[in-house]
Amino acid sequence: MSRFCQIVIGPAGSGKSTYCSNLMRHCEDVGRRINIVNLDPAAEFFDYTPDVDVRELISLEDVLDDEDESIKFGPNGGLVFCMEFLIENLEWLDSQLGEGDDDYWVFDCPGQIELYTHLDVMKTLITHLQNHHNFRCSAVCMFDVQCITDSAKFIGGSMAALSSMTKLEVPFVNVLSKVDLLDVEQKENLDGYLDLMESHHELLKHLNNENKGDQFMTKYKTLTTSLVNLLDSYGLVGFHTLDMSEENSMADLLMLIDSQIQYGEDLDVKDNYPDDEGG
Ligand SMILES: Nc1nc2c(ncn2[C@@H]2O[C@H](COP(=O)(O)OP(=O)(O)OP(=O)(O)O)[C@@H](O)[C@H]2O)c(=O)[nH]1
Ligand SMILES: [Mg+2]
Repeated sequence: MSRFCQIVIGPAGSGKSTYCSNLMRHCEDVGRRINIVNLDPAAEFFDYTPDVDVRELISLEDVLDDEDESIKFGPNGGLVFCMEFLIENLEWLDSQLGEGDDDYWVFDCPGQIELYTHLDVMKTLITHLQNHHNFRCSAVCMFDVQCITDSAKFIGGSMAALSSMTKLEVPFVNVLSKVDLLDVEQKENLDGYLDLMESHHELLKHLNNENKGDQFMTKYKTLTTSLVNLLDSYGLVGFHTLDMSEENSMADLLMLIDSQIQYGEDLDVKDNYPDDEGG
């Protein structure tokens, strides 16, 4: 039997912790049990009660206040230190997660993008969850929609997403958060970008039109074209929107993630064939 989890990642302030608390509320409303892990040693506030909290093992504050000269860090180095400390003490996490079956966990991760794009910490953690606990993991990568509403930013965000996807090698959903903050026109523009994203070459055409005469864009046209070709050749990056002002938005996203990790499939079989039992 399996266990299931979402690893909620993404840049600082992109809405990871808010997503986790909204997901928790949504699940309570529909009568579904999920467990939340705060995996951010620097967290000061979040609006849910975690079942497991990494700060009980180590917090950023502990590291910054430590008088030992050999571990003098600023906040960013300190956070990486905390995450590496967690990896060296995975038996702590093991004891917190216990030996569940068919249970569903959500990991609220720190906002340092390098943890996902090139450091080994998160990859090591995910591999441990898969191999040691039999977790089926999906990475849910949040991006603030405001960072992605013009073509150049869209390419930048897509590159960050691609980098995390190839590094972590798990089922992946890129989520554009805070869509409720966009006005009607911006929402229409976003739909346009998401359509363009289906074909990166259309996106490139759009980018060139958008920036006609711009010296920077002219100078770096070959580079931009190469990036767009790279995204195209992988064909991996897509985005799903999350609009907390829309009633079904969270349910749609959850259904997508569940299907990736095949959560509830056994349940479906039982529901579809209730009379088959014993027979
Ligand atoms: N309107 C709106 N605001 C949001 C949404 N998601 C997050 N926010 C706001 O964005 C800010 C950052 O949200 P967090 O959930 O703390 O972001 P985070 O990714 O956990 O941040 P770090 O843990 O610091 O990396 C907060 O002020 C949230 O209230 C959303 O869907 N809609
Ligand atoms: Mg957070």
